[in-house]
Amino acid sequence: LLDISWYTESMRAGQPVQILDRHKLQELQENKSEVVVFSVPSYACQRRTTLENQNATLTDALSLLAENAELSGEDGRGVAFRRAAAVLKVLPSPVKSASQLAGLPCLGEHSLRVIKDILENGASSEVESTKESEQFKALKVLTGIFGVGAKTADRWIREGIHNLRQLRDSGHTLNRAQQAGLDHFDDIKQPVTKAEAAAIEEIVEKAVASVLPGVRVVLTGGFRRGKLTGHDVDFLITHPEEGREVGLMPKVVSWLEAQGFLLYQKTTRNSYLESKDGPGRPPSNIDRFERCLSIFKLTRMEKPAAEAPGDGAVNGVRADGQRESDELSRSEPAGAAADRRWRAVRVDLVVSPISQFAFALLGWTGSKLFERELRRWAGYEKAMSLSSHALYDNNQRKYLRASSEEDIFAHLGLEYIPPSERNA
Ligand code: DCT
Ligand code: MG
Repeated sequence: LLDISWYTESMRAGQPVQILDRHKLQELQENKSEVVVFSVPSYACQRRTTLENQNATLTDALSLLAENAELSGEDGRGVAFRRAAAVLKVLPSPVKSASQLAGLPCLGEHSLRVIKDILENGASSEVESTKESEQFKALKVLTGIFGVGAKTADRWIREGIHNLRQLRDSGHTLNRAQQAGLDHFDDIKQPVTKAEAAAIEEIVEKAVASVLPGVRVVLTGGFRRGKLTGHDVDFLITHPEEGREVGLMPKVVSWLEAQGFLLYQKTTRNSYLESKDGPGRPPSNIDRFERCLSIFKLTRMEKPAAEAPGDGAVNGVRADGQRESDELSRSEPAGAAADRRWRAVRVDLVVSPISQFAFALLGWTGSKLFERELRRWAGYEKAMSLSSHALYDNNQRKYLRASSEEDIFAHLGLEYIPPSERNA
């Protein structure tokens, strides 16, 4: 059965389509197999992935397994699930049978088993048991605390700490970030809305304008890709005159602090020096811009989530089955947040010199998988090293300059993909 609707839809969407030759087609038809005439390039950075997803059930399941693998320190498995989910995100219609997936890249045995399970039984036993596992639930709660990574969470779990109350009772000394994370746990786990991101953008604009005129602020991360909510708000800051950005961050932070906008902040200095570090060092996915990890105190824009329905809670029971009032995973009594006129929001500020701005913008726009795939493409297909600072051509032994994201895609021999289509 030739699925012509996928074919035409994908043609219209500008997706590359593989047309099977007559003999191959005849052979497949004689064997009565379903043919998917839809070819998907194997690197996510070669594809256009919008937020429209026809296979959310499948991609949610694979993303959950990816998250579990990442939290368990199994990065390789995590990436495999992320890649599989990303391929399903570009399919123009819901998958009805696993046979439609023949020939698609990045779908490994394990991912296919999960997909088949869902298509045939309505759910994947592995996903369901992961969701219910104490280990996964504890990892989720503990790493949900700002400043707590998978390693720390795992150490605590092995000491019998599975929730916030047990953490408090344990008498562990928390560092400043973790203490702030625990203090603002309930707020931080609430998604940040686009309106809230815009309000914070206004504050940041005001801060930079008052310390140095001419500074440019760009909202990056998920919001630049068109997402309606995020777990934080990411900003990239630069100045059109190279060098003027030096020393900017401490001034911006002081201004924000003086105005009472910061509940927590930690600034790290810029440690990137092209001449000293050379390409690909440090590991290209860690960038070394002057960066401020912060928690903003934002005046509430609407009814707090505790009062407003519509966050998936029905009669106090969330979609994940946990009671809303579960004090083990709250940092303050139910309803307390509703009395406050402000909420805590995670904000990341990054300062880049204008000469590296295009690379920083590309690197900080994401998605994480899209970035990873760009770097993999650069390395494997082009013998280049890409970071959020620079692009180095290993064959020509030189840095390739870029003043826009378009320049970088061109250097990499890739079709330009706008931010709204980088949602892999
Ligand atoms: N980034 C990356 N690799 C990482 C971390 C981040 O390439 N290990 C880039 C990609 C996205 C950007 O930085 C911002 O990171 P997040 O805020 O974690 O991602 P996001 O897409 O903005 O997600 P959210 O909408 O939940 O904030
Ligand atoms: Mg973000």
